[in-house]
Amino acid sequence: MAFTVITVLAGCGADADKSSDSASQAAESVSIGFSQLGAESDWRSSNSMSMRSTFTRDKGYDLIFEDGQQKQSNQITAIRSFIQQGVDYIVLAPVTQDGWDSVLGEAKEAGIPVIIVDRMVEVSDDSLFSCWVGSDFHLEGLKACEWLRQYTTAQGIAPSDLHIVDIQGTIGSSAQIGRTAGLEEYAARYGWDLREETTGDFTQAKGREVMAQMLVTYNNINVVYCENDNEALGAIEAIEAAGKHAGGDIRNGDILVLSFDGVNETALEYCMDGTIACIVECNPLHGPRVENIIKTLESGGTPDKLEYVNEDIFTSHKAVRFLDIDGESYPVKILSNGENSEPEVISDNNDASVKTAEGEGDLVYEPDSLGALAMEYSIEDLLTVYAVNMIEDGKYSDYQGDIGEIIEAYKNVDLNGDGKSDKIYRSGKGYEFEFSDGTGFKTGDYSASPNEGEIIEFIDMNEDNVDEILIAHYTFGTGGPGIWDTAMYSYVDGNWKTFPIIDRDGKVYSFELIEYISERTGKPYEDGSVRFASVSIDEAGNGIDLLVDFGHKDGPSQVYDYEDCVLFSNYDPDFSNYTLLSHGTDEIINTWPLDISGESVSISAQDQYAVNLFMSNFSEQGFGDYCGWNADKLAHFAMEWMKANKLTELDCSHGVYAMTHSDINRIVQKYFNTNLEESDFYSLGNNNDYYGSLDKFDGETYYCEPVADGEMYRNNRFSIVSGMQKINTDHGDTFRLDFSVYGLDTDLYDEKGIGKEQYSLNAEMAVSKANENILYQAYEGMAIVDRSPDGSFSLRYYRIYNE
Ligand code: GYE
Repeated sequence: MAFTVITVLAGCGADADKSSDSASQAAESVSIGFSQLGAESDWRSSNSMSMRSTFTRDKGYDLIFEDGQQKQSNQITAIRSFIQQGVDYIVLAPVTQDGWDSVLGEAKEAGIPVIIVDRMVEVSDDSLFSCWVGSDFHLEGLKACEWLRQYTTAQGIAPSDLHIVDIQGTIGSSAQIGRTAGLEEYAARYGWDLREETTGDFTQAKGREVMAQMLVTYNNINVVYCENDNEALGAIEAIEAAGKHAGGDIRNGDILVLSFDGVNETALEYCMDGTIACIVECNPLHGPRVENIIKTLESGGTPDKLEYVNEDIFTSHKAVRFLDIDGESYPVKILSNGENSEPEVISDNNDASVKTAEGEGDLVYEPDSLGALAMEYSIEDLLTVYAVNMIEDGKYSDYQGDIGEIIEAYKNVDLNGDGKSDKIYRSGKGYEFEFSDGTGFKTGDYSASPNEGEIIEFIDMNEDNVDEILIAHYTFGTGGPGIWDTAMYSYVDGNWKTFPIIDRDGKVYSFELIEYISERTGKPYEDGSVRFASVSIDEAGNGIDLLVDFGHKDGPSQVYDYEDCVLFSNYDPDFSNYTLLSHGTDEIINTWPLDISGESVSISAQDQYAVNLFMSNFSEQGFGDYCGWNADKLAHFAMEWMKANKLTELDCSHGVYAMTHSDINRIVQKYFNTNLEESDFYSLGNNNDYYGSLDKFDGETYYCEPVADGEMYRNNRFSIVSGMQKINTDHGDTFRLDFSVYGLDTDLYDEKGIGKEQYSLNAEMAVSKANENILYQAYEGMAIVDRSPDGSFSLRYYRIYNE
């Protein structure tokens, strides 16, 4: 009732000018009646928080928030009171699907648009509501079940051996209907033993209660399908109270827990350590989405009738990487807390220090940073650093012996997962792998291939604790380095088996890839007709990333046209051919940013100013590299940006610099085309690298940083873009920018600082000013940016050379 009270207060006798203020404010403000269905779960609290933090008074909204306490009758009453109050918009999160026709009819009668959020309503005439935004609950159910199917198949568990109970959500709610339907479909299709479906009302207490009951009733439950995090937490309590173990090892008696939401922190931790096997995300942050709808309606526009939110799948298990559902492929996000046996996913640090576990001999180098290194090195540099036997008179051209002795990355490798180090020998023109358990294998010999150079990568892709080993064979040809004679080696049924990817004649072992290449080139595939510029095991071990260059090569005219093609196999015995999982250009920015190039475009004076200014936002703050930052860094960037550009608007009324979640997201969205999720924002207070903390003022949570006394974060640095290339990507305008970072002569800087004059310079002008010692070049770099239709830029990748 909080909001209602405030409104009333304004009504009864505040002093004259204050009332005239609030009256004019009320006149201007947009009044919204929000009927929230209850407060049953963490998801719901986040959803309410998102609505409250979006529709604030200072943004011109008057939000009337009514909690329906899980009762439809309460929500109907609330809607009727909104109609009486003559609100501008009604937002409804319906507890269940049916029974809304008459009250929505009344709202329509009153001419008040109704926006449905989260769960869906089932009405006879859908003009009774303007539009809906929320999740595809049926798809969520299918995702959880497809994950279960693939995971248990990889574990060799027969479908009929899955004994499943379903702790359903609020019966009749579209979230429950969709998720339950997904399970029932899979159980029917694959013959799973669905023992019981019973509601837990989306609460922890009820989840615990019904799980405890079912553990008594059934003695062979090995999967529990919880329709939200809170039920899962309750179910896990009951499982542990019954002396059982929640986990992924069904064959050894675990009860596998599936869940939905991915909002509750404990549930996410359980997902990281494997107690919850998989969580299908259900995103609660509908505030900004509803605001966009209202803005569209306010401006006379028509929002989409249905707006579905894209959502992720979280797990710590690596066996399942993609879910193919109805022709769509959904990548699975692998979480790790560094404790579970699988290697941690390394994002932008490539610290390769050896990890040692007491008394178990050398635990070793985690391989996947090799993949991440492509973020740091161009392919050519990578070859220089990591390739054995490079070019005829290359560093190691005739090296024989343990390659760990010459290249650190191959030292003390543990390929068979026993914590002991294994050896990779260069012997003759091939390799010999010698494992600590006395087993081993020899590769073919590479002598047939000219100019050889190999890079070896290893990662456990099919989760049997023995690494898959990729040996990529590089050579130099038209257009640059290229791979062939490349294969994956996997330990299958007690033997090391070779899975060729590309043979020495350029033959590709993937019909689907061949098909795609001929479709893309418009002619039948011929070995060697396209350049495979590089290959790597993608960071999360999802598949094999091939960088394919479809560009036309004719003597001097070298056109580059890159695509990232992901091949997938789970290396089971009867594997014959790689599936083409995805192809596209988006990923190349994340895998080989330094190698991709495109068609040069001329830079107009207007564009020159725009790109210089945009890039200077990063050089100004002394940016090093950016390839996917954590929440702390993004929030700190936003804070520094405000300090440098809008200090007067930065709240420091509580003795600290304070920004709300949405303030931060506005800047992060603008410069990085991403945003801080709820869980990111609320993690900002945990050992923040920038002394950042979270504080609550007037019921609102703020991210705060100490007020640095008088120090303004503005560096004598600005960027001049010297080259711009258009990169073909799937989603519109992406550019590679090569730039130099300059500093102004200090006296000049102190006198007038950096401004339009500097940001309007082109590369030529900058060089001549540097020759006159007006400027000095600090360093060079490259970046990949997207340009949106409104002309604004956002950063995808940023790299400084020789800082
Ligand atoms: O999954 C659950 C909440 O309607 C999507 O309701 C929402 C569901 C969510 O209680 O946690």
